[in-house]
Amino acid sequence: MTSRTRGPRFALPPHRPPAFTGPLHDARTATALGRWLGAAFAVCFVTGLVSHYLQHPPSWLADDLPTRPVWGYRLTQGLHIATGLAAIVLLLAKLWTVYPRLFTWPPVRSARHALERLSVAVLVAAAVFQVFTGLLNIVEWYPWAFSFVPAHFAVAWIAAGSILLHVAVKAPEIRAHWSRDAAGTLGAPAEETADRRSLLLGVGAAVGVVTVTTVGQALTPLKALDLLAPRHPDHGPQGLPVNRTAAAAGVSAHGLGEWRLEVVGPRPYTLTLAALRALPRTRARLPVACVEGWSVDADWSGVPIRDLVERAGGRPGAAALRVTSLEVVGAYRVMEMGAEYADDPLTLLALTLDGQPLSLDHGFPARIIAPDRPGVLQTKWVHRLEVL
Ligand SMILES: Nc1nc2c(c(=O)[nH]1)N[C@H]1C(S)=C(S)[C@@H](COP(=O)(O)O)O[C@H]1N2
Ligand SMILES: [Mo]
Repeated sequence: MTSRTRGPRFALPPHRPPAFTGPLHDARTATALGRWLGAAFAVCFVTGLVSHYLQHPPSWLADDLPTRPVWGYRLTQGLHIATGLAAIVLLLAKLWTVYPRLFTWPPVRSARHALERLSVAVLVAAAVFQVFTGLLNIVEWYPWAFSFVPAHFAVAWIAAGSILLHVAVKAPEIRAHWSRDAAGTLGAPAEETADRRSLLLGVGAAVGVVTVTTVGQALTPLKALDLLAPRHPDHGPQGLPVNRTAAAAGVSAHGLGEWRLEVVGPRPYTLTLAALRALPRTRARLPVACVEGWSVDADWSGVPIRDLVERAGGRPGAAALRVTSLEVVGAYRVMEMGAEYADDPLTLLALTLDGQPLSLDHGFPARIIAPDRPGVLQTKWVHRLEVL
């Protein structure tokens, strides 16, 4: 392993690299952890793409996003956050296993070796960046100058590309150490195998603890165990969490007496709150599924958006909608929804939550609630709809 065994003393390089003798810094351990880490990153990548394209669909897709199942986004985003949190533990374990290679001597043996090391450096940087920014995002702490969403999205591609490259370069080693009795692993001393099993069990237990203490933020049957997630599904006004409060959005009860719903289209009109309340309503049980991982089902009632659109002269099934909030400034003040959402009978301008009028923090007087949509697009404090 070390250069000590390779020839006379005077031939040693001037900076002797540290020697690592622990048997768990080996290819079998790296492969066993790498498989789980790769699986976690794959789920994160795919669910992240789902989240991105639901929020920023390319124009050819904008009117054909799926509105069913109603809990689709709840599931994909719950998985995104759960696998992302698990990946933190797996990444730390994997980095510990391979870190002796950082001290490889000589640092560069050939052009190929240099490229391989460079690709690993990119991979590690991208992976650490993704889990770190993702974690800070779920606690809503942004100690950096860039914008989280575009950065997290761009680096996801770098991470995915460098993982694919890494798997391709390491394919022979991965194959040789894939299973406990694969060629490269057979014949290892029994105590080494036992040590490895303990390490893998420990990592598995840590992943289990992290998952069980956070997943209840979305998987509500486990909410009693949700000790570490930043949001608890029951904590908030009307028993539902709030990401952006009315105060933070600059909306106050003051002045809402003058509130009117303004609907712009071929036949524009305005409605007072009393007039809006008098329209036929629909009830729907739909989740708020926050991109930050928490989600809760609730009973909503309100006026179907498609009724409001039709009344403004919008063509049923063909009209997209722009929704504007009373919010003063904020990234989610204006939201657009494609025709498939605008036309869905479950997409509501909601007036009540669990049978009570919306509280100010949940979007009083009226908010959007639509099936299979990211929470950021469930616009609160709506005052204007434009048929597009
Ligand atoms: N106008 C406006 N609506 C908004 C937001 C916002 O910042 N501004 N935040 C959204 C986010 S991130 C989520 S998760 C949901 C949460 O809804 P709730 O606060 O009623 O639980 O509201 C959405 N509606
Ligand atoms: Mo959210």
